[in-house]
Amino acid sequence: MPNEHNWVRPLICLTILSIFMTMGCARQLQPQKVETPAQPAPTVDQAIAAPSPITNKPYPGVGIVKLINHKEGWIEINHEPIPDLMPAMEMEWSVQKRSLLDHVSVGDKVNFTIVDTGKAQIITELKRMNEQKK
Ligand SMILES: [Cu+2]
Repeated sequence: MPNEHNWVRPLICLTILSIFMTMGCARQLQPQKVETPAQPAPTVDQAIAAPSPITNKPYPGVGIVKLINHKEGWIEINHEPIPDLMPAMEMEWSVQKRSLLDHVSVGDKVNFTIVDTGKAQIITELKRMNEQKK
């Protein structure tokens, strides 16, 4: 076994690895559905933009209702930035009680409260913003 050829193997491994990494990047460039936070190892900047929520703390939010699923008990809201929780985006949340969905419709501007239970983020309060009153 010639010792002087031992460097060849790691070099081949490295080449194969970089090919796989390139393929991985190419896959990320393909169009993805909204709301797939599947990227591993967030950079420091992303961590600051989306701080980890404090469990059981209510976070108030404002947004426009996009979709309501009464059967499964969730709602999709295009929401404004939620301070200390997340930037503006469109996303779905489960509701604590399905009855919360009874008083809102698609297109409504709503006030809501998000609570992170430790397992999931859920909507505990949901109210249509009253546009008739001044
Ligand atoms: Cu969001």
